[in-house]
Amino acid sequence: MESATISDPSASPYRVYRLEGLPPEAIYVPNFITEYEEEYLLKRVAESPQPKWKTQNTGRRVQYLGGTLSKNNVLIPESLPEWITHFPALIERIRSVVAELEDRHVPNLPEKQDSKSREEKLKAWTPNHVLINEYQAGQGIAPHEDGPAYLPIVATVSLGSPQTLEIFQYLAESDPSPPLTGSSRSDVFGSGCGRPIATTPMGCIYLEPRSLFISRKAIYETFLHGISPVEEDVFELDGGEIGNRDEGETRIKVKLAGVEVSNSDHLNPATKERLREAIKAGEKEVRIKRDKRVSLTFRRVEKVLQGGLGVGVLGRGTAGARR
Ligand SMILES: O=C(O)CCC(=O)C(=O)O
Repeated sequence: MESATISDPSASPYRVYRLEGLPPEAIYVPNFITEYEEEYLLKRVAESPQPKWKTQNTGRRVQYLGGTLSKNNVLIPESLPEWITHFPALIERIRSVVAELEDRHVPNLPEKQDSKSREEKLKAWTPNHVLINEYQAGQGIAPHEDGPAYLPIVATVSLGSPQTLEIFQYLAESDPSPPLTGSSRSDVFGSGCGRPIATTPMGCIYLEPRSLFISRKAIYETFLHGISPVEEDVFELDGGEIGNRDEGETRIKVKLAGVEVSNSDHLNPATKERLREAIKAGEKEVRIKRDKRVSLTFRRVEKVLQGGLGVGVLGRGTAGARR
């Protein structure tokens, strides 16, 4: 599929793009927030009280805003902090991008809401839960699905260092055995746990700081996503192309770990320039070291606990720390 601009610059301050080689439900918005906002958000995350963080066994730290999930996927709600709801107005901005996708008939809001007006649908999707992931260089997250607790639309704002998100496919029972297509990975979790997945991602997105990545329906339900725990991203320039100018931007095609970068045309100008210069100089690769990255993942938990704690509803213990 063509990587295409789907935003109308006169209607929206953002450039909203579909991603090359991925289903249309994968959307990338570079520079969704400003550098000032990024710095502010990183500061607010860094100031969070220590007990709020949970450390996963890979060392990655996570924090849940908006409440924790019970074992039965019911949200025990807490209010979201004002730096999520008010400044920058992240939720409102994400809703405006989602509304724009809806206007442009990009498969988007949950289907079961289809009989309602756009405003009602948007309201029904308004995020009520934010997951903060903090990755040090060399940390990642194994391929997974996000699970049944959430409506199938997810919006992630990236802060700090870039990282590559990889999209994986499950293998069908009838697929040929490895090495033709792949083998099961022992580090897969989520609802498809135990099903074999392809070892080579079907696509990858170089998530740059200040970007927004939206995944919906097919991307969310049929595929898995993960981040390799590596210290650097190695852009492979062999066969890399610098194409024609497209809407004033230089088109560029490069690979990461053998996989076409789905958002290579929409990288930040400095990254594109670095790649372009390296291609022009006949270099084979460009290595970009990773540093600390913080991601804010906005989702909507469908079932929210109203009123007092009901043991029958919640089951025993909270399952907020799913991964
Ligand atoms: O950090 C990211 O961009 C992805 C996070 C993620 O996949 C998750 O927490 O489920």
